[in-house]
Amino acid sequence: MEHLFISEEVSEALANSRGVVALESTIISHGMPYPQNVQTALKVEAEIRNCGAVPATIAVIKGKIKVGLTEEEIEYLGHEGPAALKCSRRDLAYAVFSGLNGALTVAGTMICAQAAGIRIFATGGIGGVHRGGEKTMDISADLEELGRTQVAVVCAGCKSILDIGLTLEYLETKGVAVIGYQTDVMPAFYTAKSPFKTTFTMNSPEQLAGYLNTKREMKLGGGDVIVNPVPQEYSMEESVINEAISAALSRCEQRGIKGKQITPFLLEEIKNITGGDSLEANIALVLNNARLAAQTAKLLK
Ligand code: PSU
Ligand code: MN
Repeated sequence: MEHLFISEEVSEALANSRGVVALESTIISHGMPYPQNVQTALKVEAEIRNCGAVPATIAVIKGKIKVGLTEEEIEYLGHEGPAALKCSRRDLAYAVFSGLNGALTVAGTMICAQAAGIRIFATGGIGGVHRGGEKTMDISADLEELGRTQVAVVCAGCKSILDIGLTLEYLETKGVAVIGYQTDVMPAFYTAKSPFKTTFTMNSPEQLAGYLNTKREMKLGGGDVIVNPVPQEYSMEESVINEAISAALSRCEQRGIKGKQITPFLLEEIKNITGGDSLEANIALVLNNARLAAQTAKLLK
């Protein structure tokens, strides 16, 4: 892909088949407040290095798609916050053409990771079908991307701001497996459980990597979602989080928030309503996902 700039560390790691883990940047600019966003992004990178793999945070910096941001670039993007353009597939070419700073969603990151030759990606939560999506058609472009781009996304499920059942139906239609890591229950981001089942269960990085290698050999294309439940000690009280989500959803409707602003608005509201607890859980689960992605990345052929 033109306009793609891969850091020396990442291209060396790719050339020597050392594990590389892609990381998104919307979670930095739109998902967490400054300075926790920058601190978390750097901690996640350190965690991946500790596991013996190489992190590749991806963003558009002044029109260049950078794979493997420097510490300065992460600080810069974190400071920009929502001033950076949130880039899904739709927005990517415009950000490059206009020389903008762009933060990549799960979909945007998958596109650039695949172009760079990176096969696995760690984040907090994926987008999905919003509640009422059968009417509003508000379905995250993340789901389409999972259907077409062969990158495995390690996450803690999706927040119940979304309709988790419809999200799973949509993924099934698109041919995307949802693999529970040491669980057969779909986690709901802040909580380890939801009423829904995953497609498959796998219990070790070896099993995950073996599966991903087989799928690649078969040239099936398309992505996978690997769901890794939030660690027990950080799991939130279900009633607390459900109340916060209901309040956030009604405020979103009252204010008439639309389109790509909806997800960042809901995330911000939930963070404000629950205070520090949700942010702490968010940071813990991202680190947990980074670890699993790094262990798996090292075993990919
Ligand atoms: N869900 C989270 N945290 C996030 C996001 C989703 O719990 O930061 C971000 C991700 O970048 C995801 C995007 O790809 O929001 C989905 O946005 P939308 O619903 O507009 O597609
Ligand atoms: Mn949307």
